[in-house]
Amino acid sequence: MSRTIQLKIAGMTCSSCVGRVEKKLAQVSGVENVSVNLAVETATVKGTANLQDLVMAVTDAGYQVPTTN
Ligand code: 9UX
Repeated sequence: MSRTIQLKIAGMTCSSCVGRVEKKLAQVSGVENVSVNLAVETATVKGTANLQDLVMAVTDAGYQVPTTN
């Protein structure tokens, strides 16, 4: 089912980082909408994508997911 996942993301320091993470997450299968907030270091992802794939996308882009929630 489609649901909203919040991911904590570490390693983003500028607004271009936000764009990179959003682009990468948007490419994950099942993702319908992505919004990354730099100030609170959080990605909000809506869709049916599985958590593993989302975490992998973030780490592939060069950032970290400190906790999987
Ligand atoms: Mo900004 Mo982020 O110059 O990887 S794009 S620090």
